[in-house]
Amino acid sequence: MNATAALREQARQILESNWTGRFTRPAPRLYPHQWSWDAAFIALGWAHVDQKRAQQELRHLFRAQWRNGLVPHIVFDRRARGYFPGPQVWETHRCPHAPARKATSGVVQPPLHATAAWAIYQQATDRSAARAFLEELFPKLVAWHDYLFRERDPQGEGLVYIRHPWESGMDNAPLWDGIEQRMHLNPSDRPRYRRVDTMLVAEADRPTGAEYDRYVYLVRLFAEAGYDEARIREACPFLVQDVLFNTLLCQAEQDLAEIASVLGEDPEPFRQRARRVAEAVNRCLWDEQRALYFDYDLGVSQRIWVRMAACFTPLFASIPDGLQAARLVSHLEASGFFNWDGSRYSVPSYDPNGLGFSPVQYWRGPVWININWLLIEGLARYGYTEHAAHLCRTVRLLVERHGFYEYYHPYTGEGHGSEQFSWTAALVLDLLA
Ligand code: 9YW
Repeated sequence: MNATAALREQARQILESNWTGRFTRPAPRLYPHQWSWDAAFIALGWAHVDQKRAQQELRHLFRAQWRNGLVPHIVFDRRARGYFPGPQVWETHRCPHAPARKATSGVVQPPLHATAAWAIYQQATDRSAARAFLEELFPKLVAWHDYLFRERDPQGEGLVYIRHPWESGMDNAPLWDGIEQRMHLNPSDRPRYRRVDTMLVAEADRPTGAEYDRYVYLVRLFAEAGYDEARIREACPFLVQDVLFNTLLCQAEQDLAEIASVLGEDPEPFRQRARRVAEAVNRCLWDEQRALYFDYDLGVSQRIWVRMAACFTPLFASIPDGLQAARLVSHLEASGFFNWDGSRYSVPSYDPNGLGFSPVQYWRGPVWININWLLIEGLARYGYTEHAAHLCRTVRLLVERHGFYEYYHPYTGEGHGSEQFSWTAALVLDLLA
């Protein structure tokens, strides 16, 4: 077996060991339930080695979809223990749209699912099974995107908002520091709870206690509002139009259009929506002077001037024009996010010169393979094949030298967070295919 085949086999075995029989855990102990965008990344990996599992991964997630179209960020496995916050904190039974027989969270994660479903179909060895799978999933994907536009874009701007740091997929990113500082919690607002994550991995690598207080406070606010979006919108201190989330929605609409075409449905409404999101991302989130996309804080009607690797991801959905893309790539190189000489592993999740950068603390600096994967795909789309190949080599070096971790120290390459991490394995399978 050559080195590439051996690495692929190792990646496949990680997915296999995290497979529960119904879905794939993101990580063996730290994340014992199903997570929404993890499921999409994981399905992209399974698609290369086991079409049935790839399909099952998304099926399992969408079986827990709410009646209003919301796809929850966690589908709890009732047999699993050891994760906080569990269903009793979310209290989703307070919402008439939540499924009665499934335990789920009440927030969402970035909508990569149509993209994953389309990739499964394209790689399928059993085409007729894949088509049947698309037929089954299509109305659910439509309902999911409809939910986002209906509930999360009340002004019809073409951008949807997120209302919790967990919805971004980047929990403790410095993006949220300003909002969290504005959220003064009185002692009576401060929720009481016991975390489990800090017992499983190094406490210094995880979000702080002050951040968790705010995460849990927001969850309780949603539960007490009965998950009524209009009420939440009125009261929620965290409302953000996020670059990464809207980018993935834009690509997902493009892929939904492809799925519609295969099924003999009209693709045009989805293409139109994709164009609308792309235009809005360029109009509202692009900064011409800094040559970068920035999040927008609806709470104070201001840009969030924080440079994350995620700010470059509109490349993934073909949102920038050629000139914008060239400026983004120059920015990526000049800023320390991307380096050719191997003195550092690219791309750190957060600006290495930014305030509060940490090489180990979760979304405040470490290299994450999913963000690299989005950038690799995006760079390749615009013809930056050398850049894409360089990032691919970096991902390979990281897993070869240090294992399949949740995230990596950008200077030493050391793995942090959970080992045997599913989306790292899944995306390596995709990159080495
Ligand atoms: C949490 C599962 C999830 C990911 C998120 C990541 C982290 C922690 O782990 O969230 O407790 O939800 O930030 O993107 O989906 O891998």
